[in-house]
Amino acid sequence: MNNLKEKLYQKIQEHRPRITQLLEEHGDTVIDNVTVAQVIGGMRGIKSLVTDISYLDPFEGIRYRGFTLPEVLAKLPKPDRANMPFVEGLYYLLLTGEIPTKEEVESLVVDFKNRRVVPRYVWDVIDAFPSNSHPMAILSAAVMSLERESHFSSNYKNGINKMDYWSTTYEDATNLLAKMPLIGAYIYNKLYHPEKGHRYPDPSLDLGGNFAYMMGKDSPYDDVSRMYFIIHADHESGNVSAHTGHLVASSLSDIYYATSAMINGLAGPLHGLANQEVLRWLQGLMEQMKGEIPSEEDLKAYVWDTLNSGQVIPGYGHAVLRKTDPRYTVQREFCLKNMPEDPLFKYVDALYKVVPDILREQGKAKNPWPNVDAQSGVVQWHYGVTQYDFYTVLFAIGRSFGVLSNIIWDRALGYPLERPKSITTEMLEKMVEPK
Ligand code: NMX
Ligand code: MLT
Repeated sequence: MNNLKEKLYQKIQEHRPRITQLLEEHGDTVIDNVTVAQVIGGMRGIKSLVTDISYLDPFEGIRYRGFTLPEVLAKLPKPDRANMPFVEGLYYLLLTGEIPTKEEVESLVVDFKNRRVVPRYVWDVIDAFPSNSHPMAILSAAVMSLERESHFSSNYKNGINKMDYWSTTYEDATNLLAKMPLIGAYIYNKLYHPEKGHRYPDPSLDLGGNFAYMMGKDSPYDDVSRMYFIIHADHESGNVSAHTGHLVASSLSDIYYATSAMINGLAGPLHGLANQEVLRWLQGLMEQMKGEIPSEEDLKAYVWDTLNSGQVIPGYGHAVLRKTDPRYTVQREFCLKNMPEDPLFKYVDALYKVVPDILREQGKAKNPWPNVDAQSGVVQWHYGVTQYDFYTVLFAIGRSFGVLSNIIWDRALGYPLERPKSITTEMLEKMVEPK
């Protein structure tokens, strides 16, 4: 076993008795009530999932294993001359709850490099897609094509002890995570730069650095990639992508099925696809302005036009958060430091000053503040990734770290098949009838 797997095993052994004790001694304790509005309204707020990988406080935002994002970015070891940490170190943190030493991360970086070879048939699957296919559809299919590599599934067929499910799941998850950035870069080059062809990985580079290299981007795009993958990694377990991954894996489908499914959930405009929608919406505004700098009145009119035509303002609102998303703030600070004069960034910043008040005035959205997606496309655009259909692929690569860490722990703790109960509308009506 490598360092991380050994440490993880030790953590699993320590954690298992806590679940056994909770179930044996407090299995019948009521921790929440469920209202009709919650059942009809997408189960908002019902406490019905457990995860220790991250927790989302509505007013503070996300913490990974107890650490805020600024703490994660400050504490995790960084490659030499980089300003953002190793993504591999984030995986260590998510799985074990501990900040790794630089030596521990460097050994994991080597392990990731050894796992990143992508079989030829995956490139063939990607190449078979028409060039006007959405990159998320291609990514989902590419991940799915790797299913034949699953150690979990082949061992399951041979009869494997339930207590050991986590071990082959760890192998599958780490193999896939190491390959995902290569698959993402291949899709990017195939769709948008076919003339340049495929770049082979640089054996001297970590995951974030190699991704930038394979995308054909110079520094600081390596740091941009590290920042992106880290801040998008997890958002507790109830969001569509994380929940989908957990649900699919709960039937003991292997992580290739679960990751492909989570990618499909992330591809919706109310979830991860909102980052491309923000860019599309901003382009609409710029076109309308015909190169003029919009006044505050112009911005307000554009926002109201969007709302009055029955559309949402992409990049604003959230199902749980009730303040500005700290992932927005991390990226805003990056922009202020590295690209303060970028015209699109100026638009985004100007919108931050008007959108929350308008959403409050409209009175529908429970959270008028920006989420992660309001800022993320602008950074990509600045560094030349202007093909905004691609942005959710970056989100998906980052999100895989959280989803897969969760699935490894699901297997370690023996969480069962997920199967909530549904009822009919008539039953609901009977339940609320006056007695
Ligand atoms: N613009 C306009 N209306 C909104 C917005 C918004 N940004 N956010 C919420 N509302 C509306 C929402 O459509 C709903 O309207 P109706 O009653 O007519 O159905 C009403 O306000 C109440 O919704 P909430 O309870 O505040 O939000 P909910 O939890 O249902 O949905 C989102 C959360 C994120 C889906 C919603 O805020 C939204 O559609 N935002 C825009 C899309 C977006 O940025 N998504 C990315 C989320 C983060 N991510 O990366 O996944
Ligand atoms: C996420 O990162 O998953 C989104 O902010 C959506 C959510 O948390 O519901």
